Formats: sequence, C-alpha cells, structure tokens
Amino acid sequence: MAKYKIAWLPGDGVGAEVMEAARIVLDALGFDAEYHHGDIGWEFWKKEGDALPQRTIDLLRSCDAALFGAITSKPAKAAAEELAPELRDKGLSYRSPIVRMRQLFDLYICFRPCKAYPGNPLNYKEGIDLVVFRENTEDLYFGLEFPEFPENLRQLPEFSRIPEKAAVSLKVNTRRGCERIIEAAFEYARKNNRKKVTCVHKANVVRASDGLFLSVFKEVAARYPDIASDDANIDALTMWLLKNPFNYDVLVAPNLYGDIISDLCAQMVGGLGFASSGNIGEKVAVFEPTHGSAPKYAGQYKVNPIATILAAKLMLDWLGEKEMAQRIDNAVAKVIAKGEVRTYDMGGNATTLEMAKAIAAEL
Ligand code: GGG
Repeated sequence: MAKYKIAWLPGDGVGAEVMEAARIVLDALGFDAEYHHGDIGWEFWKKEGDALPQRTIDLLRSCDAALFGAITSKPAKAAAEELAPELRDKGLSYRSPIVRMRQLFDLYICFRPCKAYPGNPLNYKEGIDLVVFRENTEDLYFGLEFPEFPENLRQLPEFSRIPEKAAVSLKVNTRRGCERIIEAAFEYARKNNRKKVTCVHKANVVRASDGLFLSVFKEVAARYPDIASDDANIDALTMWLLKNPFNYDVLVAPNLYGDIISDLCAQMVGGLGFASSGNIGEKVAVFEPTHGSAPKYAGQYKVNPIATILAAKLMLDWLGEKEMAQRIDNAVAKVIAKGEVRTYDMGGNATTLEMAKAIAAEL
C-alpha cells in the first residue's frame, strides 16, 4: 500500500494540463502515493447540477491531501442556461466548488507564498519573499447576501438606513475566525524563521469587523514577543508593498483583503504562472495553483505549470515530506535561473509538459 492517498482533482480547462505536469514531477521524485481522481467542475454542473458532487466530498474526506487544478465558474443566470435540459426546472443554483470546499471542510487558512525566484524575467524586484495568510471562510465571503434586502428586516431600527431595493452583503468576522488565522501566521513565522507579521485591515473605517481583526491581532502578537509585528490599512499597504516589498515578510488579512494582496504579491513574483496556494483546515487540505481554468488556452498545453508544481511542493511540505518539497523548490529555482526553458508568459515557447520535464530533470 502506498504511504499517502491523494485526491486528484484536475477540474476544467487547463486544469488537467497543469496537473499532468505536476504528476511528472511527483513521479520523478518518487513520491509514494496512490492518486484518486475526483469529479469537480463545470462538466458536472451541466450534467448533474452539482459542480462538487457528494462522491468527491467523500473522497476528499478519505484522503491525506488533495491537489486541485482549476475550475470554470459563471454567473448564476449563465450557469442555469447551460444545465442539461432535464435539470433546468429543478431550481438549482450554481455555487463555486472552490468556495464550497472552503466552507464545507472549514479550510480556514489560505496560505500563499510569493517568492521571486532569481532570474525570473517577470520578477518585479529580485529578492522578494512574502507569505500571505488569508482568512478563507468568513468576512465578505461568509455567504450571507441579499440581492434585495428584505423589507421586514428594513423595519428594524438598526437597518432603517438601508434604502429600498438595496443589495447587501454582510461582512462577518468572528473572534475565533480571526484568532485562528492570526495564530497560524505567527506559528508559521516562528517555525520558518520569519521576522515580522503584518496585519492588513481597514479598522479606521470598518470598525466592527476589521476592528475585531486588529484587536485580536494585537492580543495574539503579544504572545509571540520573538516575532515583530505591525499593521497597515489595506489601501496604504498596496502602495507601500509596491514601494518597498522588502519591508514586509508575513502578511495576515481577513478574506477580501487577503484575496487582493495575495494577487498583488503574486504579480510581483511573476504572476499567475507562479502563484500556488494551500487551503488548509484541521482535517482536509487542498492545494492548487491560484489561476483559473483559462478556457482560451485549454487544449494547447501552453500555460505555465510552475504554480501547480509549487502547489504540489506545498502539499509535500504540509504532509511532512520536507526533503522532497525542498527538492522541488531547488529544481524550479534551477530551471528558472538557467532560463533555457520558458513558457509563453516568461517570453519563451516551451510547452506545459516541457517545463515539467525540465524541472523533473533537475530534481
Ligand atoms: N485554481 C483556482 C481556480 O480555479 N480559480 C478559479 C476561480 O477562482 N473561480 C471563481 C470561483 O469559482 O470562485
């Protein structure tokens, strides 16, 4: 029997191509795993009315970790129009399987390292090495939304300022939700010899929910006197990050700000082709490239698989296979530094699988 059971979720579009590339590297490493394919994505929405079928949920629960490619999501109306004819009158409404996995398995940590590999022509500046901890289940993504705020609630004094026909999305942060992501960021900093954790917020305006995030941050920071800490408003931080990314190390943020800054940080180290992430809970962990299914490139084997290969590296790290994870990192660094094999985003013409084979050859 293999040491690990891995849920293998290629998903839509280029998802299958980048996962094929990651498998080349995992196999070359000799990672001792059995892989179990999981159905997820648009095809299953159209055929079954569910982009994350129950069998895939069960599979995820039974595996040590999951590697996930990408999915296509469309707005509710467009999604309903693509359902199989026999499903159209069933009142099904599309929900992103990514958001569902995060909620269902309480994957509260979204972990996104952003490192500028030396020699990457897409680096904003050489030497950038940031890590973002994004809260993954609460905040504006909590899922309590009203396309039209209910009239009976508008009658309550607290809501009387809400005009008629207003769309309302609630930003919900809990003390526990804030505390566990902030602790995860400090624990990571301590274990990985990081110097500082920065709290990202907008507590001067969004006083309740961001105010809670900031006050919990200060409480937790006091328990980690060996790690420096500071905080910044999200708007100012985006400017400061670009002005001097070397002032930052580990960043921790509520869901929406974390979503924004992790894309900003990813762009500073080469963009989506290099951005990997881990969605981590107590029992389930799903690792993925942060890019989507890129339908216009599907079938061409041209997208950069490094993000997915680095997602596999995060998975190995999380499973405790530190030496294998480090070998992937070293091999990616070597291929980038040599500059002989580059995908289209890096100005080259190597295919997805050529890049994977080049990395496998350096392991
Ligand atoms: N690998 C990440 C991915 O597939 N992203 C696409 C995405 O974020 N779609 C929006 C959504 O489904 O929530």
